[in-house]
Amino acid sequence: MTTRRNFFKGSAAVLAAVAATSVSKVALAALPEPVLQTKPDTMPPLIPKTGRDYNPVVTLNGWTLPWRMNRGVKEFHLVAEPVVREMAPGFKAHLWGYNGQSPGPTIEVVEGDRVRIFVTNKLPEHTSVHWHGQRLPNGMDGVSGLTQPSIQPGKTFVYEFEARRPGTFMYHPHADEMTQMAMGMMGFWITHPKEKHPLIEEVDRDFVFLLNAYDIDPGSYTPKIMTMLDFNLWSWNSRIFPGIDSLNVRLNDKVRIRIGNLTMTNHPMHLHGHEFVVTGTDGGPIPHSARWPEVTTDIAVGQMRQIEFLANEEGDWAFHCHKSHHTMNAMGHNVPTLIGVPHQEVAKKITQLIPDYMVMGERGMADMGEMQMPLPDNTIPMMTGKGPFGGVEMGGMFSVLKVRREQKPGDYKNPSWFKHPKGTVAFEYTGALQQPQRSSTNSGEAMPRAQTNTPDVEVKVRKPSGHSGH
Ligand SMILES: [Cu+2]
Repeated sequence: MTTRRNFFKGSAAVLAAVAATSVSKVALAALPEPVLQTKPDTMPPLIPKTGRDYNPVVTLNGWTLPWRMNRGVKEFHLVAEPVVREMAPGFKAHLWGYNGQSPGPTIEVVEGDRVRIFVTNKLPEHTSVHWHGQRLPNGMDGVSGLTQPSIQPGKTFVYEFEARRPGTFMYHPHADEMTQMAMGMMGFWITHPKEKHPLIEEVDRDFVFLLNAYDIDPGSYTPKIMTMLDFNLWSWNSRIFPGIDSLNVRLNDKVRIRIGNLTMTNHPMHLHGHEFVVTGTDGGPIPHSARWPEVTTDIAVGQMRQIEFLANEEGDWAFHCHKSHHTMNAMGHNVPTLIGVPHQEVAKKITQLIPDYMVMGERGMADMGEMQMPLPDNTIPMMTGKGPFGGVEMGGMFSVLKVRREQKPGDYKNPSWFKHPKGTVAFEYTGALQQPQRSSTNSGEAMPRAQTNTPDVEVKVRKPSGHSGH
């Protein structure tokens, strides 16, 4: 079992840093020391050693913030600060986050807990923290200007309230949020039920992650904050496939996944091989009578959803956003579709002028994964995920649910690729192919044609050019 102590020992990158020197000695004594995490790995669950017991969550490519009990109050220390986030191996982004990471650490508490959160601002501008979805005193809601003065750079504010209802929540700034959310300031908040709850099932695995998006030009490090729709990096917890960790579970585990959306568009989340039910929203657990089975659930902007299922099919199951652009990622969107357009001749002429010129997309976009084109420094290579059978051709909001018989309870290690039982993989047909039979009559048409001698018209559609929101 991972104890909290082992969790600290085992992770060398967890650094206990001393609070800002500008804070007075007296104030310092009252502040819990901030705990920082700079590794983008999925950290093991933080088993509670103080306070009420609960079944902890695992944050995909993230971690849970440790706390201090102070006379019955659970105290956390969030530090808003610039961070460097490795979004995928070889690609680093300069973001803003909390305690060394973007997204910030997950905060886990129990229903009825009194919670005190110290928020220190180390950003170059003022901030605030809004506790998205919580019932709390109005003055603790974190809307700068409306419910509190904003937290100026170098200052520390204290938020305190009771975690009144169990569920899945988020936190993010409510001060210059267009900039601060585009820069990656966000995190998860879980309030566990204090006792058995009729609508909250006990589960074996409980995963959380946020959907987020960035616009970072190839070769640069900092997101463009003015972008509203045309993001080029679609990520989970600021990670991009193949940099997103898989969700590793044991066969027949009851699994819960909590997903929050802090992008500016909706994401239809699709799981292969299993049906799930949506068991919770921002508003709390859903009554049993209102649940229905799904394989895709749409998560709108600013929403969170809890999905639950029995992982009773072994294998490596894709789990992804169903907007295909969001799983192919760093594409320019203003590229014309060239599928089926032969351009050998044009290419020949161009290569006389530009020897390295390469024609893209003639056979579809899968060519991109195989291209060995030199990329600018710090650019995410497109669609580089490799599977046991070749390129997965994905590169954004995509991961894999790995269901294994031999996975130990509580073990979140990646069990490598699935070994398919003999005869259970799609295979090539090598027999003779039949000639297709083409229909030559009008019979069987839903509506008889008024005139049968109308000449066939080939439809030529010119799509509007320029970018339209999607
Ligand atoms: Cu999406």
